[in-house]
Amino acid sequence: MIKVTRVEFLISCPSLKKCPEYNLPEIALIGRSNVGKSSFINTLVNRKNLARTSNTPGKTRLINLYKVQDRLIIADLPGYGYARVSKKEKESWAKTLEDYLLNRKTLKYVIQLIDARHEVQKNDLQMREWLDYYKISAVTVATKIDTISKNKLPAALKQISETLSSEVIGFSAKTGFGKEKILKLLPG
Ligand SMILES: Nc1nc2c(ncn2[C@@H]2O[C@H](COP(=O)(O)OP(=O)(O)O)[C@@H](O)[C@H]2O)c(=O)[nH]1
Ligand SMILES: [Mg+2]
Repeated sequence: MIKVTRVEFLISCPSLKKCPEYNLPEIALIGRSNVGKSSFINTLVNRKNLARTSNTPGKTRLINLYKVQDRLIIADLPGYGYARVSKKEKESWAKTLEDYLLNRKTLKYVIQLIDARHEVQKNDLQMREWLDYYKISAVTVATKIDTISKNKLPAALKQISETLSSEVIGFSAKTGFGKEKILKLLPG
């Protein structure tokens, strides 16, 4: 298991073309805007504000790359599912996302984050079907499980697992629950 003591922000790129190649294994985070991608990174690497978090959906419009221990790159991808942006903008983000996912040579797998407070959304499922179609492996992480009562959590996780036909790892950026399990899955 990777022991995280060194981590650095590398670059924000508007498209794959602008992403440097690092020759290191890379994993990518995808999920709806506000699902907790930036918080996930911060908790995983024990840093409070390495990745910028916010209450305003739609802020992460770039591919943000982080390096862990000179062994692994984590890519924070633009979130999908914004309500308040134009169709044209949505299409342009979708293209950026697809281009990265299909053509990033060092990409090992994707971690799809799902908000445990809600049922799996249509665009979450569409994204998963798209990944499956292109044979891009994906791990499912249910975020914000600290907000769900203990007796309701199993059903919430089961719903996510069944809808996406995938195992689910419960995670909380607030308590750190699930962190060890995810660190064990990281390549490098
Ligand atoms: N209670 C709780 N809130 C969280 C958790 N993860 C993220 N949040 C909150 O959800 C909001 C969006 O998080 P952020 O990491 O910026 O999401 P992103 O848009 O996917 O990068 C912020 O207000 C976070 O504080 C979590 O595990 N538990
Ligand atoms: Mg973010």
